[in-house]
Amino acid sequence: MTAKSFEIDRVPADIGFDVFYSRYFEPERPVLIEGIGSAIQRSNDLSIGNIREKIVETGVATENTVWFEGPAEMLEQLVDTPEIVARALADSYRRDNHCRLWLNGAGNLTPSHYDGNLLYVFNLQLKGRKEWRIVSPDTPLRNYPFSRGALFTSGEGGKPRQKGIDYCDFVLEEGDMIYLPPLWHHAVKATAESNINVNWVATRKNGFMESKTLRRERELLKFALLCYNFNGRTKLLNLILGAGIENYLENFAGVGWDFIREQARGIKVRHVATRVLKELVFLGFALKDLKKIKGQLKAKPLDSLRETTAAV
Ligand SMILES: O=C(O)CCC(=O)C(=O)O
Ligand SMILES: [Fe+2]
Repeated sequence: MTAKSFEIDRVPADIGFDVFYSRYFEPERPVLIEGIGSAIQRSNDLSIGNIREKIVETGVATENTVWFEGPAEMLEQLVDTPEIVARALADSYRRDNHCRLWLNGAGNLTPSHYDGNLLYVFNLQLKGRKEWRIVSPDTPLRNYPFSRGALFTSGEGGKPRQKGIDYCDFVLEEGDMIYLPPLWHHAVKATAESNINVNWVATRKNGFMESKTLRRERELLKFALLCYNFNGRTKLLNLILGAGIENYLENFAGVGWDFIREQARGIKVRHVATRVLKELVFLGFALKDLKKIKGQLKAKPLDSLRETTAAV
């Protein structure tokens, strides 16, 4: 079984919420919404330098590892929230900082990962251009132990090294927005000189589509719950399962342990034991890839921007 690539659906910006909801949101199918940016863009002066001055340096945005995040107000100077986004968010669990801002120079690569907190993602390309590659949670990549990351190719931009995966390559042009359902792997490369993206992210309250990756997440959440019930400590768990994010589990999906309990329902201790063993087997892949991962992570997008802000 070789890897299979598929085409993503493209829909116009005036797709109504009901059609979006029944065709894409509810069944968790990714979709590219073309040209929605021009109708909602508020500022004509979109430069990374300008945004840094108005949003980052005023303290509205908080720096995360490779992006900025903040509450809805963070994006208000830049864009109106599209109606389909606002209506999806209204019915979902949101964390306080559920908006993100990506400011990237040419060539920036975000290595393949899926987002934590079972988040779905709306990503609008406000300026620039990015190449995306996404992988279905039904045919997941082999993640590194307990993590949400895995390399897609064995070399630079090559073919998938794993057999039997369903993946899709597409380009997000300026003004386009992608709806990415929960647990889809994505690797993203910036190809324009100056790239500005905004995200709205949230977690649906229920009705997740069954997939191999959902099963893995639920087993890992049960693992967290068992460890937590056993000794009440979360520091190490947040380090392992939340990539070191403080209070990752306590604030999971903006709800915390109640949500985790709900997701872990039906998962037995023996499933957790098998899961932990499987994760440890993947340690071999992680060690083999260590050099490549280091190479990908070496690029520090925010640092390089600090030096080039004036130009972009
Ligand atoms: O724009 C990027 O480089 C990464 C975007 C991403 O990971 C996301 O929107 O979740
Ligand atoms: Fe992401």
